[in-house]
Amino acid sequence: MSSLATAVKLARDGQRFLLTCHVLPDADALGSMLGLAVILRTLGKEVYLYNRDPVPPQLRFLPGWEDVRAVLPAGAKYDATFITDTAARSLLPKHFPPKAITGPIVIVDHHHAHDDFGDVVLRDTNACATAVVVLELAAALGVRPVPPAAATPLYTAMVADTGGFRYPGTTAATLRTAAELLEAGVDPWTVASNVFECWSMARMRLLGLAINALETEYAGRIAVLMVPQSMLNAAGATDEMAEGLVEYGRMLAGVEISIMLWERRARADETADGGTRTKISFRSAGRADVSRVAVTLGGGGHRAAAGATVLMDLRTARERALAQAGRELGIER
Ligand SMILES: [Mn+2]
Repeated sequence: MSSLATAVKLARDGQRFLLTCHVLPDADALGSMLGLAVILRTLGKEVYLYNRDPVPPQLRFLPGWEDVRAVLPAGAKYDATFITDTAARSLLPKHFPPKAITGPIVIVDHHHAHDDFGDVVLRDTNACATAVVVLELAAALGVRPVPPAAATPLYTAMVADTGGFRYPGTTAATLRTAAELLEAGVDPWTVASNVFECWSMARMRLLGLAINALETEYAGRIAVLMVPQSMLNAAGATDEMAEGLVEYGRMLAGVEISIMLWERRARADETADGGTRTKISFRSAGRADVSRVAVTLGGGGHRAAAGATVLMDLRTARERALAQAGRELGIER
């Protein structure tokens, strides 16, 4: 049986499902999860939506976001667990429940796999977003066109992962799928304004400070944005507000790779010492494959967008990231 047929059988035969996605969830991870929840409920199934981390404020317009819980109910067992947008077991929280509780694990994803995680794997690395893989599953389940409550989160996932239908993964099929979701009742401006705008003053100030400190290396081929804790403090910003600012480095003409490094206070369950970690984001403007750069630092991602979190101070992380990015561009320091 194909993976898709196995996933369909699990969804049809089961009654109670756990849906989850990677820690620090983004629009595709959450949108895919929320969309799949509606699809399964349409079939009369019970779903429990779980993520250790809170739904980011800019995604709190998605129908059903309040249903995402940070803890699992005691004693619950599931017929299967669907995990969206998650390429590796390491992207799930520590103490993720065992198989006796989760049942078979179905991976619904569009990243290149980092490990052999999952009992059933629905993985389409050509899909612009995991949401597209969810829609393929919806079609196989006979729930397509999807209900409006599923269309909005799935469309949001596609908008976010394609940068508003701009990135190279955007194809004619992407736009046809997006058109189908608009026909199902999505309001495109509500989605776009929530995903790309609606900034807080603190984040706007942080952008100003980060842009002022923007540097280039390797004759302008690499942009570097540094966001130390002092900068976050000066802007009155939290570390999550730095997410995505790396894209401003890529906008500079001539830049092939943009790197942003920022200090992130580790969660108590991430590190024994509770120390500071440096988070690194990479964006490629062209042919450079930044997922290869991120992998050398213990992270991962896509060709054009990737990241890693390292247990190093900001300066050391900057040197390491620059050296690896330079190597990707064929430059040895
Ligand atoms: Mn994604």
